[in-house]
Amino acid sequence: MVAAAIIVDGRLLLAQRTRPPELAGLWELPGGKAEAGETAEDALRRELREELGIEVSGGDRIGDDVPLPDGRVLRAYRVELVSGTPVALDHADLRWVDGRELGEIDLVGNDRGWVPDLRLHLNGW
Ligand code: 9L3
Ligand code: MG
Repeated sequence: MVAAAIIVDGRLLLAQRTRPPELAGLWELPGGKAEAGETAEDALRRELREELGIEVSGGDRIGDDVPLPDGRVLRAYRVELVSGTPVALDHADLRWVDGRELGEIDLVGNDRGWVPDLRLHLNGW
């Protein structure tokens, strides 16, 4: 599983989940499941095209691996916004947050451990 840290002008893009019911309303780094044969960068580019309508590149790791209960591993990557303006095509809403707001928003549990690493790249904390 791959998740994207898109940081522009010291703010991080967060997306509000719509499903499953226990995660609906919580905020996450957008992303999803890498398909067979995809590199992490391939998966990030496809997922962000599908979910946000944007083109991204890159993919340096940020934060630690997060083991999921089903045995998969969730990894966050910093990506650059190459083109487009993010639109919530698969989420309830989008928000750009600074370091202080990142600490106050209701993140999905899996993403909470990344906050200290993410904050190093954000303004306002
Ligand atoms: N998940 C957690 N944080 C994230 C992402 C992209 C995904 N930043 C978790 C939520 C679900 C599982 O991974 O338990 C599958 O996510 P999805 O494929 O429904 O987005
Ligand atoms: Mg997703």
